[in-house]
Amino acid sequence: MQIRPGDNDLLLIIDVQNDFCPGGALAVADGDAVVPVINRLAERFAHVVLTQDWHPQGHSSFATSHPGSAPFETISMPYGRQTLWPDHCVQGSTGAAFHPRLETKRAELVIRKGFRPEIDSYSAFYENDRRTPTGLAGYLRERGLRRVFLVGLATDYCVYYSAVDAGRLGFDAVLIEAGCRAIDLAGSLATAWAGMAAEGVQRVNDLG
Ligand code: VGL
Ligand code: ZN
Repeated sequence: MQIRPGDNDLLLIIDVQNDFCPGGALAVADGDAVVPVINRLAERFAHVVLTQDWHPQGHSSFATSHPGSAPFETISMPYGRQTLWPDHCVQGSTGAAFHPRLETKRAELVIRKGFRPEIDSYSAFYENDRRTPTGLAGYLRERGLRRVFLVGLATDYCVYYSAVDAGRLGFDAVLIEAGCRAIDLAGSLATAWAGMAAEGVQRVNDLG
């Protein structure tokens, strides 16, 4: 199947940052392999938006902020269950920077998320309370952008939550698998695929 992105379509590039690539603090296996794929895809879109995971030091999603806890454990937060992560994507750090070969010049907007100390944000649209908006939905609506193609890191966290929220907010959501890689923690990737299918997120391998 060949998909031709049009004027109402957007490529949403999730968290292609050094800390999610090999050598980074929360490295996704083969994470940097998405960079040339995404650069190629982005040329076909009139509209490109980036997200950037952007935590203050001591963020509440960091295991180091919870004495006695270890990375990848799950704890209870006021807004629900939260996985604890190694310190990553600290504001202004090299780890928080976009991968040096990611082509960012054509991006219209960079949405930073996870900057509130007390709450994590996987989705490009809402914080993890699923209520506090980032403003992206309003931006897309005002711009008349209706179909969101998603790529980036990681398939089973930030890409997954963003895709589901895009669908719930009334956008058409299409995940492009060739441009994604997963963390796959305790079945999280299977959960993500099932969750996206249930919410009507389309899944394509590439644009063809
Ligand atoms: C992400 C865990 C923590 C992601 C961000 O971008 O998928 N995952 N922060
Ligand atoms: Zn994060």
